[in-house]
Amino acid sequence: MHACENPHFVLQIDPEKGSFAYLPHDDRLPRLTGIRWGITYQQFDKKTRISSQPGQPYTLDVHQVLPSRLGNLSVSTWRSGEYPGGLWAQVEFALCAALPYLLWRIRLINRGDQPLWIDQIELLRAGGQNPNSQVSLGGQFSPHQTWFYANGWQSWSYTGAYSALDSIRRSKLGGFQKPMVINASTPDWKQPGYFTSDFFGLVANTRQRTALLTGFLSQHEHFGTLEALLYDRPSLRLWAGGDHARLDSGREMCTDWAVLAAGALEDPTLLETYLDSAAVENQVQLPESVPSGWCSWYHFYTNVTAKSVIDNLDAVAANRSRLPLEFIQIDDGFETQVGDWYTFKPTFPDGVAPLADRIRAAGLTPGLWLAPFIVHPKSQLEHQHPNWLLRDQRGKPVNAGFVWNAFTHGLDLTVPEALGYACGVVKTAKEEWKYPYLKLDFLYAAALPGVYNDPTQTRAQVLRKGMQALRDAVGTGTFLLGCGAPLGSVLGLVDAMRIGADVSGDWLPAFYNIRFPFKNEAHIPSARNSINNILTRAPLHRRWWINDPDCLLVRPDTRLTLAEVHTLATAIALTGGSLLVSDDLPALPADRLRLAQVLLPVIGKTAEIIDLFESTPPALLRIDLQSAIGSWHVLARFNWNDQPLAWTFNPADFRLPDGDYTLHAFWDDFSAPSREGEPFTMPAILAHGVSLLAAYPARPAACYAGSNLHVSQGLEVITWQTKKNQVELVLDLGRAFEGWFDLILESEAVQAVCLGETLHCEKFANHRTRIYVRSNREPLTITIRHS
Ligand code: 9PG
Repeated sequence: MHACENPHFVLQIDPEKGSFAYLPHDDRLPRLTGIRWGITYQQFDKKTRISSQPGQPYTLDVHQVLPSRLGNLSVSTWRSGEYPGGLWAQVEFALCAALPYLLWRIRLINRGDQPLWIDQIELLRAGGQNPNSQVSLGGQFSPHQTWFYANGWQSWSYTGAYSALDSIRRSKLGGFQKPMVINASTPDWKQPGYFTSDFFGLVANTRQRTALLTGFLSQHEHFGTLEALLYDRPSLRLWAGGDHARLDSGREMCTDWAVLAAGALEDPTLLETYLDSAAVENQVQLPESVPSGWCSWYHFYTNVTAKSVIDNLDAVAANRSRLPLEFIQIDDGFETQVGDWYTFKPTFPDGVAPLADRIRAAGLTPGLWLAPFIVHPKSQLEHQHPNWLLRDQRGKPVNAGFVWNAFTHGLDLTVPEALGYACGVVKTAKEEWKYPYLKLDFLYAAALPGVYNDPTQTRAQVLRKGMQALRDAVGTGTFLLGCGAPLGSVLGLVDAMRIGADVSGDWLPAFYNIRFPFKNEAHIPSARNSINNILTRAPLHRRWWINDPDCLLVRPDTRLTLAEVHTLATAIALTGGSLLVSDDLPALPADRLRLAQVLLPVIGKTAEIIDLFESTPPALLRIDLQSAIGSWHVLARFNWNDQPLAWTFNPADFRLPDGDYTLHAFWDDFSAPSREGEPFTMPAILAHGVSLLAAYPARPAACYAGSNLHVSQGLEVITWQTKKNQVELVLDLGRAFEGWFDLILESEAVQAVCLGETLHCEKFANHRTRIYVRSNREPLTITIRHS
């Protein structure tokens, strides 16, 4: 046996027993013992499964130093003997002093004289019925305090934490839906206590506040899957999908780095440390600012016309001082057919290039939707280039899911002309049509299971190389938004990424306008599904890319209640991602425009999702903010129930220190003091609604106590000075604003003045004073005198 350690854990490698163990120094943390690895592969007609076992030949090389992006890695290599067909395996274990993770990967070498086909490379199998192996989550296992955080395969796939008593949410839409949102090599079974996760996942002990995280640092080589069975004796399995790719004689194949770590659930979270390492490994470079703009999809859908784009451009330009948006993004509907990107519908008589010119002339940035890897069966492309389509064993094009009223198909990017075509489309959009912002959608369609022209590539390799080729075709100066994309496949290659299902004007999903049987579908368009992932994938924002939460819909004629619109706006605003409005702006009433306006400028920071690992969907958010008024907290409490929710404010629920707070609820304009040790009864939250609170630590001197000018209720204040019997402050939002702010003064207000004019004030109990303001754009200096 060989043991190595870093400041966080000991790794024991025991090739004689055929296993290894991960043992954190802190004995309260989860640990794994008796971990096995294995490989499933095929020689011509023979399926073979090998597994690390006692008594097999091996050699062990210890402590080579391997420089890496994460720092110097100390590597120990366990080399196997020969397996049937001439397959050799080696497991490389790496420790890095700064990281709490064990890193390891498996390299396969074909030393035989015939090809082998690799189906699955299992990096971890632990626990379950094997008496020599244990998954210990800290203390006695109890499903009541065990939760599993499952990451969905691609942008739209459901992500969230499950109680171990629960079972995974499966789609009932079969071939209509699953090719899009489920990784073909991730099992899709429903059984209580059985869970899967793509790329990475977490098992949490919510009583001890500890967790185990495992997954992969990148997804260049294989799609990674985690599988957990969480009852009785818990078991875990982590594997790299081999996709039956051919490993030729004399060739090697190596997995991406797998990671395994145990740690505290909160602060600094295990998840965040992992996300940061994966960002380093994938050389993520974050854009400086978060996009804001208008998108054509969620009002016009495929009926968008050049005229509707221009009408909305004009409305954005006319409203710029009130609603400063930067992008106009044309979505699906301009092309004659998905796949035929160079021909335009009659409603776009001059194509999309003149629109880009017009958008730029108005001082805005043009954005365009493209889906370069998916093909509509009625497209010219499909008929002119049948050999570019990915096909199954029988030669039929594979199903990429039911979209645009048809079962769609995917390109085989290992056909060089097909990849060349996709690259040509994005390059044309950038260079000839002059769009510096591209939304690249349905990217999963390049990674469907099928018979590839090059059978030596895994699906993950095909997609990663395809995405890298698109990035190379447009250069680093183009803003790429990934959508419908497996997460790890685009990590480091996109600037922004859709992280959830499409929003829609319905709270619950419907399929072709039929609601009831589909209301529990977790991946299809609906406000609820969209908001779920906005919250559960919030930690990815500004670590892996700019999160795109999908669009804000504020118009009054959807089927969303005002409370539901508030919930959508709150989730988008507090998680910090892009802000895209998708209503018909010329038709938008002023009170609804205001719902979007108060989100600008975007806060840019991401809320901590307090109950991410133990509530589904999460219901509690917190952001700590600072401005001239000092520091305060913005808090959100969501109500996912279909009935109003009575609740009390208790600082500890948001992990706030106990103390006195002045509260103001933004959407309902409710003010209250909350006293230390006395949970405060709040107004009930409407069904599917939210209470969005500013909590200002109570101060003896004059203090800011809420506003309706901006969701942060404080970032609008850029200077703040108090003198004897006087407060002077400057408000600035970089846009026009009209509304009020509240102060709690030490004595009764006498007068508020701005630019020599007296402002309207309202006085309430305890010297709370509401001051009405209005700016056409410029900062306002306001002086308030009190007695
Ligand atoms: C354009 C749209 C928008 C949207 C994208 C994507 O059939 N489906 O399940 C399905 C899922 C998602 C979807 C369309 C269809 O939306 O997310 O923002 O760009 O394509 O067609």
